[in-house]
Amino acid sequence: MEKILVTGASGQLGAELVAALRAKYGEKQVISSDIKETPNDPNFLMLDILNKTRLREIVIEHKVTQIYHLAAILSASGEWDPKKTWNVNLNGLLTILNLGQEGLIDKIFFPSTIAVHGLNTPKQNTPQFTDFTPSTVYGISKITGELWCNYYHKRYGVDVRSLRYPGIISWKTKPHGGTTDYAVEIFYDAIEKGSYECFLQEDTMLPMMYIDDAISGTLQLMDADKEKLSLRTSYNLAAVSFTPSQISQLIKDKMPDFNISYKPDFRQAIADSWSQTIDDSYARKDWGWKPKFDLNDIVDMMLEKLNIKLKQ
Ligand code: AKB
Repeated sequence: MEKILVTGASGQLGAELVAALRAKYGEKQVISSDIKETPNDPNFLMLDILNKTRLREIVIEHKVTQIYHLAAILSASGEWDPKKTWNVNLNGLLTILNLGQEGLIDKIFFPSTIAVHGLNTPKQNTPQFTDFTPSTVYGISKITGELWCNYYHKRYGVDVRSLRYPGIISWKTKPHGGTTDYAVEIFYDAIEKGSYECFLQEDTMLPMMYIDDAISGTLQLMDADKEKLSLRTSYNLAAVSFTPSQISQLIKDKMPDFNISYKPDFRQAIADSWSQTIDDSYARKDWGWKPKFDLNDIVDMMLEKLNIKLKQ
C-alpha cells in the first residue's frame, strides 16, 4: 500500500494535489507537510525541508513510499534572497534523492518549470531540448534539480519523475511569489474591485494551465509505466498561452465594467526571458498527455468558482 508525503502542501499546487491524492489513495495514506501549519488537517506534519533529520524520521516512522516534493521559492520572490532560494530549492531535493538512493522511498515527483528557459531559448514552440540559460535563481535551481534527478536515476536507479509546469491558474489556493501570478490575481480583483493593475505589459505572452490539467498530468506521469518514460530530467508540458490583454478581454466579455491598467515592474524582465509557447510532444508521445481546458474554459471556471467562494 502506498504512503505518500507531500512537501510544500499548503501552496497553490500542493493543496489541490493533496486532495487528489487522498481521493485516489485514501485520506490517511497521504501526509501533507509544510513549513507553516495547515489548520483542520489531521494528517498534516510541520516540516522544514532543510531539516534532514526530521525528514528522514518522517519517512522511516510513516513508512513513506512516495514523495511529491513541492516545497520551493518561486521566480519573483526568489530574487529577493538568491542564496536562500538556492538552498531551499536544491538542498531539499538532494536530501530526498539520497533517501531514494538508500532505497527508503520508491518514487519521487519533482516539479520543474518554464523558468528553466532564458533569453537565448526559442520563444515559440520551445523544444524539449534547447538552450537553458535562465535569468532567475529559481530557474537556475530548477534546471540544476532536473540534472540531479537525471543523474540519480541513471546512476542509482532512483525512480524520479518531473514536469516543467507553466503558470498555474487556480481558484482554491492563491499562488505566491511567481511571475505568472497575475493570471490568478486578475480574477480576484475583477470580482472584488472591478479593476486590475497588471504588473506585466499587455502583450506579454506566457504559457499557462488550469489547475485540474496540472493535477491530472502529474498523476498520469506518476502512474505511467517506467519503460514508457524516455526522459528523467523533466517533461515540457503545455496547455494554453495568452497575454494579459487577451485574458482581460475575455473577462470584460463577461463583466463589461471590468477595467485593466498596466504598471510593469521587475517581473516584466523575468517574463520576457521565458518562452511563449511550448512543444510538449514528448509528454504526449511517452505517456499520453493531453490538456482539457482552453482559455475560454479557464475564464468561465475561474469566474464561476471565485464568485461563489468570495461570497461565502
Ligand atoms: C512562477 O511564475 O514563478 C511560477 C512558474 C512559472 O514556475 N508560476
